[in-house]
Amino acid sequence: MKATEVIADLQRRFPNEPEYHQAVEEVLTTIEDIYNAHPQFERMNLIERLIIPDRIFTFRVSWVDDAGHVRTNMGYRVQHNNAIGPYKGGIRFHSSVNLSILKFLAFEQTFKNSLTTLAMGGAKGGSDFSPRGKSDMEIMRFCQAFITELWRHIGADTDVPAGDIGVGAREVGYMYGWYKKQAREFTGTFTGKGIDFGGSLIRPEATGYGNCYFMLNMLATRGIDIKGKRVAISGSGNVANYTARKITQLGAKVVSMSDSSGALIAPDGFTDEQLQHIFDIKELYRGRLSEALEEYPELTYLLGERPWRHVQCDIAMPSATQNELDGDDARALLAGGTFAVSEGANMPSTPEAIHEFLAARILYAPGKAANAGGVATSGLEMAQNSQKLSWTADEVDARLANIMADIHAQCVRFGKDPDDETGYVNYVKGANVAGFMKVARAMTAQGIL
Ligand code: NDP
Ligand code: 2IT
Repeated sequence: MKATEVIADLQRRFPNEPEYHQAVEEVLTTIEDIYNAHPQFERMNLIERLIIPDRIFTFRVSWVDDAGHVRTNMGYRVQHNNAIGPYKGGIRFHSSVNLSILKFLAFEQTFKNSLTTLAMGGAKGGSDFSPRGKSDMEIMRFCQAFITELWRHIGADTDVPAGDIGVGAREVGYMYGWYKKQAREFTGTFTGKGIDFGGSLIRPEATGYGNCYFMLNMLATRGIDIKGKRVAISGSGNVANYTARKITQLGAKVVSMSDSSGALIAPDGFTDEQLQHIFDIKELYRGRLSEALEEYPELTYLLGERPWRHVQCDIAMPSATQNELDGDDARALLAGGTFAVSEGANMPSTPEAIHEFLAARILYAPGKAANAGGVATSGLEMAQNSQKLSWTADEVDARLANIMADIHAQCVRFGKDPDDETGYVNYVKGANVAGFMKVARAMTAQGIL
C-alpha cells in the first residue's frame, strides 16, 4: 500500500469531500509501515475496505415549524465498520453537516472505538438541521421525523447512536422515545439517555473528564504537575464545560472558553461561579457566551475570534469543532510556551497545526485518543442496559479513568520510537496504529465482506 496513491484515488472517486480526505490521509500516512509489514492485509485489500464506509443512509426529513411552515432537512447515517462490535457513534445537528463531515467522523470513530478496549464498531449520523433558536416542540417534531426514517436501521446490537454537536440529553430523549414507539421495544438503542430511563451516570461528563484524565497521563510521562497550570479551552458546549469543571477541580486555571460567535478570556482564570454561569447560559438557557458579560463585565470578549492567539497558556484543549486551530494558531501557542495539547473535539487541529506540534515535540494527543472517554462511557451505558443494572457514579468514573489510562498506554506502546533515547511519544502514530491493528485483525479473520 502506498498511502499517497490510495489518497489520490479516494479524492478522484469521492471529490468535494475534503474533511473525509483529511482524516483518511492522517491515518494512512501513519499506518503505512505497519500495514506493509503484514502482507496478508494487502492480499485482502483491507485498506479500501476499511476507508470506504460499509453503507450510508441518506434521507429527507420533513417537519412543521411553530408557524405552520413545512420545512425540509437532510438526514444521514454513515455505518462505517462493524468488525469489532455494533456500529456506534453520535448524531450531529448543525447547519454545516454534510456527507464529507459525517464520513470523516465515522472513519475516526472506528479507530477511536477500537482504542476504548470495548466492543464497538464505528458510525456517525446527523442532519443539517440547526437546533439554535428552535422551540422544544420544534426540536421534538424534528427528532421524530428524523427517527421515522432511521429507526429501521438501528438497534441495540446493530447500530447505537448518541449525541454530538447540537444533540444532547433533550434530543436523545426525543429520538429514543420515537424509536421506542416505532420498534415497540425498550432496549439500549441509544446512549446518552436520561438517567431515569437507562442512561448512565457520568456519561454527560465523560468526554471532558476523560480528556483531563488523558492529559494527566501525558503530563506524568514528563513528571509535570497540572496544579496551577493555565489551560485554554475552546467551545462552551458539553465537552468544553465538563473539561473546564474537571480542570479547576484538579487545581489548574481555565483562561478561555468560546462559541461560534467569539472567545471569552479570563487571563487569571475563571472562577467556579463564572464557569457555572457559562454552563447555565449554554446548557440551561441555550444562550450565547457573550451574555456572560452582563453578569461579569470584567471578562474580555473577542467577537469573531478563537482563543488561541489571545491567551498565554501551558495547555490547550480545543473542544468545539473540526479545523478550529490552524498553523498560525499553533505557532502562536508554541511561541507562548504551550507544552501540551489534548483534543476534546474531533480533528480540531489542521494538518499544518499537527505538523507544528509534532515538530516541536510537545505532548500532543489527537481527538481519537483524548476524547474517547465519551464513547467509552457510552459503551459502559450499553453494558449496564444489557445487564439491566445501574452502576454508581464512582464506579463509572473509575472505569472511565482506567480506560483512559489504557488508551494512553496503547499510544505509548505504538507511538514510542525505540531508537529515540528521549522517550518521545508520537501520540498520533500510537493512536492510529493501535486502533488500526485491532480492526485489521478482526477484518482479516472474518474474510472478505
Ligand atoms: P455541543 O453542541 O454541546 O457544543 C459545541 C460547542 O462548539 C459550542 O460551544 C458551539 O458554539 C461550538 N461550535 C460548534 N460549531 C462551531 C463552529 N463551526 N465554530 C466554532 N465553534 C463551534 O457539542 P459537544 O460539546 O458535544 O461537541 C464538541 C466537539 O466534541 C465536537 O467536535 C464533537 O464531535 C466532539 N465530541 C463530542 C463528544 C460527546 O460525547 N458529546 C464525544 C467526543 C467528541 P455555538 O453554540 O456557537 O454553536
Ligand atoms: O465523537 C464521539 O465520540 C461522540 N460524539 C460520542 C459518540 C457516542 O456514541 O457516545
